[in-house]
Amino acid sequence: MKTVYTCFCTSVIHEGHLNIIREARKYGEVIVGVLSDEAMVRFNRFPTVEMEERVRMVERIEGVSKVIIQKEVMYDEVIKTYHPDYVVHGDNWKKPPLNAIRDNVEKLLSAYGGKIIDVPYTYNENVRRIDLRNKERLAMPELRRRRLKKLLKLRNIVKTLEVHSGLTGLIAEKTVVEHEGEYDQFDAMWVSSLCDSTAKGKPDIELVDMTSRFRTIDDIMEVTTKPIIFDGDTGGLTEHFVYTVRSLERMGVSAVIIEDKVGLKKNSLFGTEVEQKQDSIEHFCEKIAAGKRIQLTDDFMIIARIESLILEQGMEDALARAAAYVKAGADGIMIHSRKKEPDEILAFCDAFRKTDKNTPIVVVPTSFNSVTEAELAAHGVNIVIYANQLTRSAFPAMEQTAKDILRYHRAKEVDARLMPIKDIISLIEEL
Ligand code: SPV
Ligand code: MG
Repeated sequence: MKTVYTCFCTSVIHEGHLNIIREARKYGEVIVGVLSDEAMVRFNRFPTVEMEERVRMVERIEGVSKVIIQKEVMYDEVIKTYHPDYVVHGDNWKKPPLNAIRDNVEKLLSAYGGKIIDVPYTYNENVRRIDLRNKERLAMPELRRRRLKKLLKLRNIVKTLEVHSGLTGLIAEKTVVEHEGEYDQFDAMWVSSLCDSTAKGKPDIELVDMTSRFRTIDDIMEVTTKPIIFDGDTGGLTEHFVYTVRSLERMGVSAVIIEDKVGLKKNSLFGTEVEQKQDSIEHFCEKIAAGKRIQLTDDFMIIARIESLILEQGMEDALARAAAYVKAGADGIMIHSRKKEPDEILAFCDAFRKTDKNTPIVVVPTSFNSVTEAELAAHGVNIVIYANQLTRSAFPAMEQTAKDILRYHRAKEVDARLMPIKDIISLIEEL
C-alpha cells in the first residue's frame, strides 16, 4: 500500500477538504497533517478552533488513516519521517504566496521519486460562504480582543503595523511575504495617535478627540480581523480614562498604551526640543490602577509607556517607573527612545528582565531602526510596533504625483507608477 500525505490548515472542514481526501484515497493510505497554530499564524488566518479540536475534526473524516501535527510550514520534517509516495494539495498552491511551499515539497519528493498530485481547488458559492463566515467570526469583539494574549504565547515577537483607515487596515490584514523559504505576516495593528491625527491633517497633541479616534477604530474593524493596540496618548484625566477603557474593551480592542506625561502632550520624537512634562509615578500608577479596576475581562491589556529616556531622565528613573507601573497593575511596559542606536533600549530591557521575566515589553523602533526583530526578542522584547511607516511611505508618493500632474498638465507621466485601475476597482472584495 502506497502512502499519501496532505496537510490541512483550516478551522472548518468543507466539501473541498472532503474532495482532497477522496482524491488522496485513490493513491493509497492517507496521512493528514494538521498544521500547528505556530505555523498557521505565519501565513494564514488565525485558527478559530483549538488545535486539538482541529485534529479531532480530521480524524472523523472517512478515509483518513492517520492524523499528525505538522509543526512547520515547510514539509521537510514530515517528508523525512513518513516518506510519502504522494503529496496531495489543492492547486491553489501553484500561485504566490503558497508556491514556495509547493517548490519545497517538489524538491523533497524528487530526491526519492515521490510525486505531487494537484487537485483542482473547490471554490463554489457554498465554500465561499463558509470561508467568509469563518473570517467574520475572527472579527467578533470577544474573539479579536483575546487574540493578542494568544499571539504573545505563539509568537517569538508580535509584529504590529500602524493603521489609520480601512485601507491601511487591509494592508496589515492581508500582506503575506515569503522570503528565503520563510513566511511572515503582521500579527496586530497599532492605531497611532500620530498617524490618526496626521491622516486628519491635525497635530499629534490629543486634539483629535476620542469619539473621532473610535470612528477610526471602527473603520479598521469593519474590514479586518487582527487584534488592535490603541495609542491612548496620556489617557487624559483618570476620570476620563476609565470610560476610554470601558469603550475600547467593549469594541474588541486588545490593548491600550498610555504614556506617563501630563499637560499638553507633544509627540515623543520631538524629545526635549519642546516643552513636555512627565507625570509623577504616584499619579500615573493611580491612572493605571483605575483602568484595571474598570476592565471586565482578563483579555484586555493596559500597557504603561515610559518616557524617561525620551525626556532624558535616565535609566534608573525608567526602571523605577517600570517596576512601579507593573506593581500598579500594568499588563505590559512600553519603553521609548529617539536615539539612532538601540543601545539604551536594549540596556533597559536587559536590566528590566533581571527582575521581571514575564511582563511583556513593547518597543517602537522608529529612530533606532537598524535593530532587527531577532535582536529585540533576544533582549526580551515581546511586541514590536512599526508605528508610522505606512503613513510616511504614502505621503511622499502622493505628493510627488500631485507635483507631476501640475508640472505636465496631464496625468500620463505619473501613470506608470500608479496602481492599475483594474487592480484598484477589484481591490475590495464585496460580500
Ligand atoms: C504614535 O505612533 O503616535 C506614537 C509613537 O505614540 S511615537 O510617534 O514614536 O511617539
Ligand atoms: Mg502617539
